[in-house]
Amino acid sequence: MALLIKTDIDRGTAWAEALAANFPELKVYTWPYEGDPAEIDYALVWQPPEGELKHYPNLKAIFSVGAGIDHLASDPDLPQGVPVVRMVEPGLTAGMSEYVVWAAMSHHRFMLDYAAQRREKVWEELLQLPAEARQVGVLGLGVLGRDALEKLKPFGFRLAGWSRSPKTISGVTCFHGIGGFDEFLAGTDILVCLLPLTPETESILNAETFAKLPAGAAVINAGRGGHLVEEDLLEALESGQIGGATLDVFREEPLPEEHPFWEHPRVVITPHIASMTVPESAVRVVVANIQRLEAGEALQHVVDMNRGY
Ligand code: NDP
Ligand code: OXD
Repeated sequence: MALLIKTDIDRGTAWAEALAANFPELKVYTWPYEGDPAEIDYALVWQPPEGELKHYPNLKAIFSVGAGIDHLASDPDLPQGVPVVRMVEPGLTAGMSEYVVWAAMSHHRFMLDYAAQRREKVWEELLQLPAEARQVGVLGLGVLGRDALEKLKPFGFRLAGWSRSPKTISGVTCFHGIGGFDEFLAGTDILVCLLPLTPETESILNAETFAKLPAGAAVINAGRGGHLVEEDLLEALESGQIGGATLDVFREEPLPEEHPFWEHPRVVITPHIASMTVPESAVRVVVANIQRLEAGEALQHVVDMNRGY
């Protein structure tokens, strides 16, 4: 049984070592692979070149190194009929929740304003609202959205979430579908995007959406760059409709040097690091899934490619 890994070089080595430690019977090759393509049973990949995966005729499953599978869905030559498995692993989930708590808290505690005051050497107290005066609203109530909301609970924020299908989550006001979108937005002071990028969610963070939030709301985008209409955010920041943004993902990554976000005093930028899959914990999940398939059981976390997530 053989698995081909394509991540970046450093992390590829970490993955190969973790796989060897957890599944010695599995032959592990790192990309680029020069051997017989027919030997490869499994691919564990992040952003493979378009058309690459069609060269392996015996693939039983394609594992995404990340939670998002848009890097695979965009390949017009992705082999049909081979299950695509998204990454669900505790390290990735925990990292995202840390990011969301940090970013929500920094908007709640006026960190952009204090950063501006610091640049001007201004010592001025701003009237702090209690957490229960603000609603944090999370777009996407999947693995990451739900965990982030759970981790926000102890702080006392009002919590809301929005998903495609109805949900019941204790302590979270849940909205769903187009019908629930406006009401969800109307109460949300800190908007967090943890959606997958699909044709339905593309550009969801746009002028119309921003206009439905309370004036001065904050936006945190840790989903995908394609969720955000960047010009609309710049205009909403200019008008004050949006008070600040924390952005981890961008239409073009790395963010081009000339991009106005770099210099914007109301925008915090991180380089797509909101969370990262942790090879040591992720390998256990991948190995368990391969063993399940080899034992004739169903794979877990298979993506519905028609739905796009
Ligand atoms: P899941 O598949 O577990 O959850 C997706 C959620 O989005 C579900 O609640 C789903 O609704 C909801 N959703 C999807 N489409 C729609 C729609 N059209 N309208 C309303 N809700 C919708 O994904 P994860 O939580 O694991 O990951 C989410 C995304 O986070 C990834 O796809 C990736 O893009 C991003 N990510 C970013 C990282 C970073 O470092 N910046 C790291 C990891 C992930 P329902 O529950 O009804 O199906
Ligand atoms: C992911 C990511 O999807 O890191 O896991 O963006």
